[in-house]
Amino acid sequence: MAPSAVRGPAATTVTITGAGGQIGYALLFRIAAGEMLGPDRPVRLRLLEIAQGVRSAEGAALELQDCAFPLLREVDVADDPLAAFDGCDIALLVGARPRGPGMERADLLAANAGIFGPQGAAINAVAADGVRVVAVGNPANTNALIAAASAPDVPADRFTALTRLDHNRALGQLSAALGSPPDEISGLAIWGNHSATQFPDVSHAVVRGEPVIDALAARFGGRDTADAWLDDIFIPRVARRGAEIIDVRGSSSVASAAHAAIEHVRDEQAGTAWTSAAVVSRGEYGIPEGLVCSFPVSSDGGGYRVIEGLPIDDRSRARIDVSVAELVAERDAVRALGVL
Ligand code: NAX
Repeated sequence: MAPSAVRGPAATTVTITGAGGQIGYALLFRIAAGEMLGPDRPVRLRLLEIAQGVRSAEGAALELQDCAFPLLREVDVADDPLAAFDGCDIALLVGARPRGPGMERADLLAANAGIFGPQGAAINAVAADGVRVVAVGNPANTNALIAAASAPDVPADRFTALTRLDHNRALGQLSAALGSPPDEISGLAIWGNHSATQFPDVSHAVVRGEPVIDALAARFGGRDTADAWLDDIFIPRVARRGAEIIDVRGSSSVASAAHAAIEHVRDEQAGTAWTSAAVVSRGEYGIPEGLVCSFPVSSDGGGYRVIEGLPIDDRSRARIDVSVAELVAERDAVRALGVL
Protein backbone atom coordinates (compact mmCIF):
# COMPACT_ATOMS: atom_id res chain seq x y z
CA MET A 1 0.00 0.00 0.00
CA ALA A 2 1.39 3.43 -0.87
CA PRO A 3 1.89 5.64 2.19
CA SER A 4 -0.54 8.20 0.75
CA ALA A 5 -3.33 5.61 0.87
CA VAL A 6 -3.07 5.11 4.64
CA ARG A 7 -6.31 6.23 6.36
CA GLY A 8 -6.62 8.00 9.71
CA PRO A 9 -6.96 11.49 11.21
CA ALA A 10 -6.11 14.43 8.94
CA ALA A 11 -2.37 14.87 8.58
CA THR A 12 -0.44 18.09 9.13
CA THR A 13 1.57 19.03 6.05
CA VAL A 14 5.15 19.98 6.92
CA THR A 15 7.39 21.37 4.18
CA ILE A 16 11.16 21.28 4.70
CA THR A 17 13.38 23.14 2.28
CA GLY A 18 16.98 22.01 1.92
CA ALA A 19 15.71 18.61 3.03
CA GLY A 20 18.59 16.82 1.33
CA GLY A 21 21.14 18.73 3.43
CA GLN A 22 22.60 18.04 6.83
CA ILE A 23 20.03 19.78 9.04
CA GLY A 24 17.27 18.36 6.86
CA TYR A 25 18.53 14.83 7.49
CA ALA A 26 18.65 15.52 11.24
CA LEU A 27 15.09 16.91 11.19
CA LEU A 28 13.09 14.52 9.04
CA PHE A 29 13.16 11.41 11.19
CA ARG A 30 12.36 13.25 14.40
CA ILE A 31 9.41 15.04 12.81
CA ALA A 32 8.16 11.74 11.38
CA ALA A 33 8.52 10.15 14.83
CA GLY A 34 6.16 12.77 16.30
CA GLU A 35 8.74 14.72 18.29
CA MET A 36 7.72 18.07 16.79
CA LEU A 37 3.92 17.88 16.74
CA GLY A 38 3.26 15.18 19.30
CA PRO A 39 2.20 11.54 19.22
CA ASP A 40 -1.38 12.24 18.07
CA ARG A 41 -0.72 14.25 14.91
CA PRO A 42 -0.01 12.37 11.69
CA VAL A 43 2.30 14.20 9.29
CA ARG A 44 2.72 14.54 5.57
CA LEU A 45 6.26 15.59 4.62
CA ARG A 46 7.06 17.63 1.55
CA LEU A 47 10.78 17.93 0.86
CA LEU A 48 11.96 20.81 -1.31
CA GLU A 49 15.40 20.69 -2.89
CA ILE A 50 17.23 22.17 -5.82
CA ALA A 51 18.22 19.79 -8.63
CA GLN A 52 21.59 18.91 -7.06
CA GLY A 53 19.95 17.98 -3.75
CA VAL A 54 17.00 15.98 -5.03
CA ARG A 55 18.74 12.56 -4.97
CA SER A 56 19.82 13.10 -1.39
CA ALA A 57 16.26 14.03 -0.40
CA GLU A 58 14.92 11.01 -2.31
CA GLY A 59 17.34 8.79 -0.40
CA ALA A 60 16.08 10.22 2.89
CA ALA A 61 12.52 9.55 1.71
CA LEU A 62 13.41 5.90 1.11
CA GLU A 63 14.84 5.64 4.62
CA LEU A 64 11.73 7.29 6.05
CA GLN A 65 9.65 4.59 4.43
CA ASP A 66 11.98 1.97 5.92
CA CYS A 67 11.27 3.33 9.41
CA ALA A 68 7.53 2.66 8.94
CA PHE A 69 6.70 5.50 11.30
CA PRO A 70 3.08 5.10 12.46
CA LEU A 71 2.42 8.86 12.13
CA LEU A 72 3.93 9.33 8.68
CA ARG A 73 1.26 9.48 5.99
CA GLU A 74 3.15 10.61 2.90
CA VAL A 75 6.54 11.85 1.70
CA ASP A 76 6.98 13.86 -1.49
CA VAL A 77 10.18 15.25 -2.94
CA ALA A 78 9.96 18.30 -5.22
CA ASP A 79 12.21 20.87 -6.82
CA ASP A 80 9.29 23.20 -7.47
CA PRO A 81 8.23 25.47 -4.58
CA LEU A 82 4.61 25.48 -5.80
CA ALA A 83 4.46 21.70 -5.41
CA ALA A 84 6.37 21.64 -2.12
CA PHE A 85 4.27 24.32 -0.37
CA ASP A 86 0.92 23.04 -1.67
CA GLY A 87 -1.38 22.81 1.37
CA CYS A 88 1.57 23.45 3.71
CA ASP A 89 0.65 23.97 7.38
CA ILE A 90 4.18 24.35 8.73
CA ALA A 91 7.22 25.38 6.68
CA LEU A 92 10.80 25.00 7.85
CA LEU A 93 12.95 27.04 5.47
CA VAL A 94 16.35 25.41 5.93
CA GLY A 95 17.96 25.53 2.47
CA ALA A 96 19.92 28.71 1.87
CA ARG A 97 22.87 29.97 -0.07
CA PRO A 98 26.01 29.90 2.09
CA ARG A 99 28.56 32.71 1.95
CA GLY A 100 31.17 31.77 -0.65
CA PRO A 101 34.79 32.94 -0.79
CA GLY A 102 35.01 36.69 -1.39
CA MET A 103 31.23 37.10 -1.21
CA GLU A 104 30.15 40.48 0.17
CA ARG A 105 27.10 40.82 2.43
CA ALA A 106 25.11 42.42 -0.39
CA ASP A 107 25.87 39.43 -2.65
CA LEU A 108 24.82 37.01 0.07
CA LEU A 109 21.58 38.90 0.70
CA ALA A 110 20.86 39.05 -3.01
CA ALA A 111 21.47 35.30 -3.45
CA ASN A 112 19.16 34.50 -0.55
CA ALA A 113 16.53 36.95 -1.71
CA GLY A 114 16.49 34.86 -4.90
CA ILE A 115 15.56 31.83 -2.75
CA PHE A 116 13.34 33.23 0.01
CA GLY A 117 11.44 35.64 -2.25
CA PRO A 118 10.08 32.93 -4.57
CA GLN A 119 9.46 30.61 -1.63
CA GLY A 120 7.44 33.34 0.14
CA ALA A 121 5.47 33.89 -3.07
CA ALA A 122 4.76 30.16 -3.37
CA ILE A 123 3.62 30.04 0.28
CA ASN A 124 1.33 32.98 -0.50
CA ALA A 125 -0.11 31.18 -3.49
CA VAL A 126 -0.62 27.60 -2.31
CA ALA A 127 -0.04 27.09 1.44
CA ALA A 128 -2.88 26.34 3.87
CA ASP A 129 -4.69 29.33 5.38
CA GLY A 130 -3.13 28.91 8.82
CA VAL A 131 0.44 28.33 7.57
CA ARG A 132 3.32 29.07 9.93
CA VAL A 133 6.86 29.54 8.68
CA VAL A 134 10.25 29.46 10.38
CA ALA A 135 13.45 30.48 8.61
CA VAL A 136 16.49 28.47 9.67
CA GLY A 137 18.78 29.13 6.68
CA ASN A 138 21.04 32.14 7.15
CA PRO A 139 20.88 35.09 7.32
CA ALA A 140 17.77 33.73 9.04
CA ASN A 141 16.17 36.97 10.31
CA THR A 142 16.42 38.77 6.99
CA ASN A 143 15.46 35.67 5.03
CA ALA A 144 12.24 35.52 7.11
CA LEU A 145 11.67 39.21 6.38
CA ILE A 146 12.06 38.59 2.64
CA ALA A 147 9.73 35.59 2.69
CA ALA A 148 7.09 37.53 4.68
CA ALA A 149 7.30 40.49 2.30
CA SER A 150 6.78 38.12 -0.63
CA ALA A 151 3.61 36.68 0.93
CA PRO A 152 1.32 39.72 1.27
CA ASP A 153 -1.81 37.62 1.90
CA VAL A 154 -0.28 35.75 4.84
CA PRO A 155 -0.25 37.71 8.12
CA ALA A 156 3.36 38.74 8.80
CA ASP A 157 3.27 37.34 12.33
CA ARG A 158 3.15 33.83 10.85
CA PHE A 159 6.82 34.27 9.83
CA THR A 160 9.55 33.71 12.40
CA ALA A 161 13.28 32.97 12.39
CA LEU A 162 15.21 30.54 14.54
CA THR A 163 17.13 31.87 17.54
CA ARG A 164 16.19 28.93 19.74
CA LEU A 165 19.62 27.41 19.11
CA ASP A 166 21.22 30.56 20.55
CA HIS A 167 18.78 30.37 23.49
CA ASN A 168 19.66 26.73 24.12
CA ARG A 169 23.38 27.44 23.79
CA ALA A 170 23.05 30.18 26.44
CA LEU A 171 21.09 27.81 28.68
CA GLY A 172 23.78 25.16 28.28
CA GLN A 173 26.54 27.59 29.26
CA LEU A 174 24.64 28.86 32.31
CA SER A 175 23.75 25.35 33.35
CA ALA A 176 27.43 24.36 33.30
CA ALA A 177 28.54 27.51 35.15
CA LEU A 178 25.92 27.21 37.88
CA GLY A 179 25.90 23.42 38.18
CA SER A 180 22.12 23.44 37.73
CA PRO A 181 20.18 21.41 35.17
CA PRO A 182 18.76 23.51 32.30
CA ASP A 183 15.17 22.94 33.41
CA GLU A 184 15.87 24.81 36.68
CA ILE A 185 16.79 27.98 34.74
CA SER A 186 14.14 30.23 33.18
CA GLY A 187 13.77 33.79 31.91
CA LEU A 188 16.74 33.79 29.53
CA ALA A 189 16.41 35.94 26.40
CA ILE A 190 18.18 36.29 23.06
CA TRP A 191 17.74 39.75 21.53
CA GLY A 192 18.50 40.89 18.00
CA ASN A 193 20.01 39.06 15.06
CA HIS A 194 21.06 35.40 14.76
CA SER A 195 24.65 36.53 14.31
CA ALA A 196 27.66 37.44 16.40
CA THR A 197 25.94 40.72 17.40
CA GLN A 198 23.12 38.92 19.23
CA PHE A 199 22.61 39.69 22.92
CA PRO A 200 22.12 36.70 25.22
CA ASP A 201 20.52 38.41 28.25
CA VAL A 202 20.45 36.87 31.73
CA SER A 203 19.10 39.95 33.53
CA HIS A 204 15.57 38.50 33.85
CA ALA A 205 16.69 34.90 34.36
CA VAL A 206 16.15 32.94 37.56
CA VAL A 207 17.53 29.65 38.81
CA ARG A 208 15.39 27.81 41.38
CA GLY A 209 13.69 31.16 42.16
CA GLU A 210 16.95 33.12 42.66
CA PRO A 211 18.08 35.77 40.15
CA VAL A 212 20.76 34.21 37.93
CA ILE A 213 22.94 37.26 38.41
CA ASP A 214 22.96 36.64 42.20
CA ALA A 215 23.73 32.96 41.69
CA LEU A 216 26.60 33.92 39.37
CA ALA A 217 27.91 36.45 41.92
CA ALA A 218 27.91 33.71 44.55
CA ARG A 219 29.62 31.31 42.12
CA PHE A 220 32.31 33.78 40.99
CA GLY A 221 32.88 35.58 44.31
CA GLY A 222 31.17 38.91 43.65
CA ARG A 223 29.02 40.91 41.28
CA ASP A 224 31.97 42.50 39.44
CA THR A 225 33.51 39.10 38.67
CA ALA A 226 30.12 37.79 37.58
CA ASP A 227 29.66 40.78 35.25
CA ALA A 228 33.16 40.22 33.83
CA TRP A 229 32.32 36.54 33.20
CA LEU A 230 29.13 37.56 31.40
CA ASP A 231 30.88 40.21 29.26
CA ASP A 232 34.14 38.39 28.51
CA ILE A 233 33.19 34.71 28.45
CA PHE A 234 29.45 34.00 28.33
CA ILE A 235 28.18 36.52 25.77
CA PRO A 236 31.01 36.08 23.22
CA ARG A 237 30.99 32.30 23.63
CA VAL A 238 27.24 32.03 22.97
CA ALA A 239 27.38 34.53 20.09
CA ARG A 240 30.32 32.71 18.45
CA ARG A 241 29.35 29.16 19.35
CA GLY A 242 28.65 28.30 15.72
CA ALA A 243 32.27 29.11 14.83
CA GLU A 244 33.52 27.12 17.85
CA ILE A 245 31.55 24.07 16.70
CA ILE A 246 33.03 24.37 13.18
CA ASP A 247 36.51 24.67 14.66
CA VAL A 248 36.19 21.62 16.92
CA ARG A 249 33.90 19.41 14.84
CA GLY A 250 35.17 20.40 11.43
CA SER A 251 31.58 21.01 10.31
CA SER A 252 28.74 23.34 11.29
CA SER A 253 26.07 22.67 13.92
CA VAL A 254 23.58 20.12 12.67
CA ALA A 255 21.85 18.04 15.37
CA SER A 256 21.65 20.98 17.79
CA ALA A 257 20.20 23.19 15.04
CA ALA A 258 17.61 20.56 14.09
CA HIS A 259 16.74 20.07 17.76
CA ALA A 260 16.26 23.83 18.20
CA ALA A 261 14.03 24.02 15.10
CA ILE A 262 11.89 21.18 16.44
CA GLU A 263 11.57 22.90 19.84
CA HIS A 264 10.75 26.24 18.13
CA VAL A 265 7.80 24.72 16.25
CA ARG A 266 6.74 22.45 19.11
CA ASP A 267 6.55 25.32 21.62
CA GLU A 268 4.84 27.65 19.18
CA GLN A 269 2.17 24.99 18.55
CA ALA A 270 1.84 23.54 22.05
CA GLY A 271 2.40 26.79 23.95
CA THR A 272 5.17 28.03 26.22
CA ALA A 273 5.47 30.66 28.94
CA TRP A 274 8.92 31.86 27.87
CA THR A 275 11.53 31.21 25.20
CA SER A 276 13.38 33.19 22.49
CA ALA A 277 12.37 33.52 18.85
CA ALA A 278 12.84 36.08 16.10
CA VAL A 279 9.43 37.54 15.27
CA VAL A 280 8.21 40.51 13.26
CA SER A 281 8.56 43.56 15.51
CA ARG A 282 5.44 45.61 16.19
CA GLY A 283 7.66 48.29 17.72
CA GLU A 284 8.08 46.52 21.07
CA TYR A 285 11.02 47.85 23.12
CA GLY A 286 11.50 50.60 20.51
CA ILE A 287 12.69 48.09 17.88
CA PRO A 288 11.68 49.33 14.41
CA GLU A 289 8.39 47.90 13.25
CA GLY A 290 8.66 45.19 10.61
CA LEU A 291 12.18 43.96 11.48
CA VAL A 292 12.44 40.25 12.24
CA CYS A 293 14.17 40.51 15.60
CA SER A 294 14.76 38.03 18.40
CA PHE A 295 12.85 38.76 21.61
CA PRO A 296 11.76 36.90 24.70
CA VAL A 297 8.44 35.40 23.59
CA SER A 298 5.56 33.28 24.81
CA SER A 299 2.93 31.32 22.93
CA ASP A 300 -0.60 30.28 23.84
CA GLY A 301 -0.51 27.82 20.94
CA GLY A 302 -1.63 30.47 18.47
CA GLY A 303 1.81 31.88 17.62
CA TYR A 304 4.68 33.64 19.35
CA ARG A 305 4.07 37.00 21.04
CA VAL A 306 6.74 39.30 22.48
CA ILE A 307 6.84 39.35 26.29
CA GLU A 308 6.47 43.04 27.01
CA GLY A 309 7.20 45.29 29.96
CA LEU A 310 10.61 43.95 30.99
CA PRO A 311 12.94 46.60 32.40
CA ILE A 312 15.99 47.07 30.13
CA ASP A 313 19.07 48.64 31.73
CA ASP A 314 21.52 50.85 29.81
CA ARG A 315 24.13 48.13 29.25
CA SER A 316 21.52 45.78 27.82
CA ARG A 317 20.02 48.56 25.71
CA ALA A 318 23.40 49.33 24.16
CA ARG A 319 23.91 45.67 23.21
CA ILE A 320 20.39 45.35 21.79
CA ASP A 321 20.90 48.54 19.76
CA VAL A 322 24.07 47.14 18.12
CA SER A 323 22.29 44.01 16.92
CA VAL A 324 19.19 45.92 15.81
CA ALA A 325 21.43 48.30 13.82
CA GLU A 326 22.78 45.24 11.98
CA LEU A 327 19.23 44.09 11.20
CA VAL A 328 18.38 47.58 9.91
CA ALA A 329 21.49 47.51 7.69
CA GLU A 330 20.50 44.08 6.31
CA ARG A 331 16.95 45.30 5.66
CA ASP A 332 18.25 48.44 3.94
CA ALA A 333 20.64 46.38 1.79
CA VAL A 334 17.74 44.18 0.71
CA ARG A 335 15.60 47.26 0.04
CA ALA A 336 18.40 48.63 -2.13
CA LEU A 337 18.12 45.47 -4.22
CA GLY A 338 14.47 46.32 -4.78
CA VAL A 339 13.32 43.19 -2.95
CA LEU A 340 11.22 44.85 -0.21
P1 NAX B 1 23.61 21.97 3.86
O1 NAX B 1 24.48 22.64 2.85
O2 NAX B 1 23.99 20.62 4.37
O3 NAX B 1 22.13 21.84 3.28
C1 NAX B 1 21.47 22.87 2.63
C2 NAX B 1 20.59 22.25 1.59
O4 NAX B 1 19.78 23.30 1.04
C3 NAX B 1 21.36 21.64 0.42
O5 NAX B 1 20.95 20.29 0.27
C4 NAX B 1 20.95 22.49 -0.78
O6 NAX B 1 20.86 21.74 -1.97
C5 NAX B 1 19.60 23.01 -0.32
N1 NAX B 1 19.16 24.22 -1.01
C6 NAX B 1 19.90 25.27 -1.45
N2 NAX B 1 19.12 26.16 -2.07
C7 NAX B 1 17.85 25.68 -2.02
C8 NAX B 1 16.62 26.13 -2.52
N3 NAX B 1 16.53 27.27 -3.22
N4 NAX B 1 15.52 25.39 -2.31
C9 NAX B 1 15.60 24.22 -1.63
N5 NAX B 1 16.76 23.73 -1.14
C10 NAX B 1 17.87 24.45 -1.34
O7 NAX B 1 23.43 23.01 5.06
P2 NAX B 1 22.89 22.75 6.54
O8 NAX B 1 24.01 22.38 7.43
O9 NAX B 1 21.73 21.83 6.46
O10 NAX B 1 22.44 24.23 6.95
C11 NAX B 1 21.31 24.83 6.34
C12 NAX B 1 21.22 26.29 6.74
O11 NAX B 1 21.03 26.44 8.15
C13 NAX B 1 22.45 27.13 6.41
O12 NAX B 1 22.03 28.37 5.86
C14 NAX B 1 23.06 27.40 7.78
O13 NAX B 1 23.81 28.59 7.79
C15 NAX B 1 21.82 27.51 8.63
N6 NAX B 1 21.98 27.39 10.07
C16 NAX B 1 21.15 28.13 10.84
C17 NAX B 1 21.16 28.05 12.22
C18 NAX B 1 20.24 28.88 13.05
O14 NAX B 1 20.31 28.78 14.28
N7 NAX B 1 19.36 29.72 12.50
C19 NAX B 1 22.15 27.19 12.91
C20 NAX B 1 22.70 26.11 12.05
C21 NAX B 1 22.98 26.51 10.63
O15 NAX B 1 24.20 27.20 10.59
